[in-house]
This record gives sequence, structure tokens and C-alpha cells, in this order.
Amino acid sequence: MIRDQETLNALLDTLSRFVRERLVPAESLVAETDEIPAEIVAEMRELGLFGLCIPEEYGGLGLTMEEEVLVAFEIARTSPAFRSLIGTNNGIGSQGLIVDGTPEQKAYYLPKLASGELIASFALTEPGSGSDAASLLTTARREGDHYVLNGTKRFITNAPEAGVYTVMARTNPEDKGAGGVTAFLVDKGTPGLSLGKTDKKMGQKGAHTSDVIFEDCRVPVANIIGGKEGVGFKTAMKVLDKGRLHISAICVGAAERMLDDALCYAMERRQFGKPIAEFQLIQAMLADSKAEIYAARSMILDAARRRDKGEKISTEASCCKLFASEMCGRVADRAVQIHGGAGYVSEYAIERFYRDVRLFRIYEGTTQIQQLVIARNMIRDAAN
Ligand code: COS
Repeated sequence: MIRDQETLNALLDTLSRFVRERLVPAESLVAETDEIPAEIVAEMRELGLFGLCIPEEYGGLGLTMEEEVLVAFEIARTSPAFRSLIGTNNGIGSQGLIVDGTPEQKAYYLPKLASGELIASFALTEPGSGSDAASLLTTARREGDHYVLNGTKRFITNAPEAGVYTVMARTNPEDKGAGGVTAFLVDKGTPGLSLGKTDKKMGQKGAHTSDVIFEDCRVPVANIIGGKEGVGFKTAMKVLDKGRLHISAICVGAAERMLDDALCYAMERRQFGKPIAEFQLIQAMLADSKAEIYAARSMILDAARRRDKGEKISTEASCCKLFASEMCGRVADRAVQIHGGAGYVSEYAIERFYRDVRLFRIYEGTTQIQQLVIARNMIRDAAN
């Protein structure tokens, strides 16, 4: 749903210009230094990028899902690191609070997240539980008006930057599955909370992940999201339904950028006396990429509109994540191929993008988990 086309167009224009004029020129620096320059972070705050999806009553822009994916198509036309910094506040870091938080929790945290004063992280994955998220081992034991958390969370995006963590922990040791899990808000600086060293990743330099470690970390009872024990896994799954759609849109933006770069290169690079873009085998790679991007874009917009109408889109979100992330990988591969030897050296952005986009097929649920979710839902729906 688009609430006001004119306002949205103005936002998309501003973002597109910001990406072209400020972010693209800074890509190499971010990759070299593994840091986003402070002045760019400040500009992102000023543009309201940390609060895109936070409701207007809490100081955000309150974008609908359709508006959000259109914005994501634009923001993703540069290094994913920039999107990653604002991604948790708009997505997995804040959504648990938005969908299931108490009014007091929302009033306290959301304005700070919307302004970018506070960064939020989503801590679900553990060393022993990735795809099998419900088997997590971090415990939260009740002691008076506190819970005592113990355990380790792994690969937590923006953990080094975060001021608050959404943490899924087991409050019922008898229940080893989803029903024993509760979601907590844990503030940075809480005694017993510490971070591992920042991970050295294949790509996405400038986006940071690390372990988050809890050792007898005491968290007030009031910090349970929604105040209810045992529903934390469901909160996490609802968060991921939306997150998966958002990541799908990011895959489209990144693929469009890589295809633009490949097309430019193919039109300039001459072999056998003419631009390589005139050779049909190159054209096939360009055309297949264009068609697949268009397919992903269309299905993401459809799923986003359905979500705005209040439909349950768990299956569609997984279809989008599955198709768009795999599509993005194929486009990256073809774009390197079109660049030839130049695609393998870091002078061209495509070498970096090829590594950066590899993560899309893995995080917020691997391709195989999306297949599993889709097929399970199909079987369940057919049985009902
Ligand atoms: N929305 C709301 N509730 C949901 C849900 C959703 N999208 N998906 C599942 N649930 C509910 C189920 O209805 C079930 O509740 P009931 O027992 O009351 O029926 C509960 O959550 C447990 O679901 P399920 O039985 O399907 O859990 P499983 O352990 O079998 O597996 C998968 C669930 C594999 C789909 C889940 O663990 C998953 O998504 N894993 C990937 C994790 C991931 O994406 N990690 C990325 C890192 S976080 S960025």
C-alpha cells in the first residue's frame, strides 16, 4: 500500500541521490577500513533512515511494507554495509518490540531507535543452533523480579554498535522446543553482558557481527517483550517473516546495481573489433539477469501488498527470499563473467559485490530453510 505517491516519490528521489552521490563514492573506503565514516552515519540519521519502519507516533516514517520494499530497492544499489547499519533498527532489532512489545517498552525504546540514537540487535542464533533456532540453549532463570541469563549468541549483526539486544532465551528448561523460549530486551552495559571479538567475514566489510555473551546477566522481569513468557520463538518467527521480505528487496537492488555495472562494462569493453555487448552470448547473460530481476521485483511487490492488506505471508516471504537471494547470486556470477579478468580484481566493484551478496543466501534463514518453510506450509494448508 502506498499512502501518498507524491511524498513517497520525493523520499525515493532523495534516497536515490544520496546513494549515488554519497554512498557509492564511499564504498571502497568502507571496504578498506571496515568502517562507515561518522559523517555518513550522521547524514543517515538526518535523513531518518534509522526510523523508516518505526511507527510515526514514535518518531519514525512508519513505511508500509510496499513503501519499505521500494525504499530497499534504492538503498541496496550500493554496498550492503550501509543497509546493514540501519537494517536492524528498521527490521529484526525493532520488529519484535513493534509487533509484541508493551506500550511502556515501545514508548521507551522506539523513539531512540527511530532517531538512530540507539542501535538494536537481534540475538537468536547460537554456536549450536542456527537453522534449528528453537533448540537454543541460552537460559533465563527467574530470581525474584529478575531473570538471570547465561549463554552465547553468535554472528549477531550490529552487536558491536548496539545499545539494546532482543535476546531469545529459554525460560522453561523442561520444554526443549519453541514453547520454552522467551524474548527479552537487554540493554548494553548490563553487568554480565559482554561481546566476543568482531568476526572476520568474507565480505560486507563495514557491517559488523560478533558473539554476545551472557554470564549471570540479570535482566528485570519488565524487560520480557510483551510481558509474556514462552512466546519468544513466535515473536522471532514473525520478525523473520517481515525480515525475509526486506532482504529479498535488498537482493533486487544489489542485483540491479551489478547488472548496471556489467552492462556499462560490456558496452565499453571491445574485443574482436566491437563492444562485447554486441555478442549474443554476452546478451544472453544480460537478458537472463534482467528477466530474473524483474520476476523477483514483481513477486516481492505482490507479497508486500498482501502483507499490507493483513494477509499472512509466511509462505510468500520465504518464496521471495528463496528466489531473490538465489537470483542475486546468479546475477553476481554472470556480472563477474561479463567483466572477465577485470571481474576478479578489486579495482572493479563487482569483485566486492560478488563476495558481499553471498551472505543473502544464508542469513535470515538459508535457502534450504525457506524451501522447508514453503513445503511445510503447503502440506499444512492442504491437510486443513
Ligand atoms: N509466525 C508465527 N508463528 C510461527 C511462525 C511464523 N512465521 N513460524 C512458526 N511459528 C510458530 C508455530 O506455529 C509453532 O507454534 P505452535 O507450536 O503453537 O503451533 C512454533 O512457532 C514453532 O514452530 P515450528 O514447529 O515450525 O518450529 P521448528 O522448530 O520445527 O522450525 C524453522 C521452525 C525451521 C522454520 C525455524 O527454526 C527457522 O526459521 N529457522 C531458521 C532460523 C533463521 O532464520 N535464522 C537466521 C538467523 S536470525 S537473522
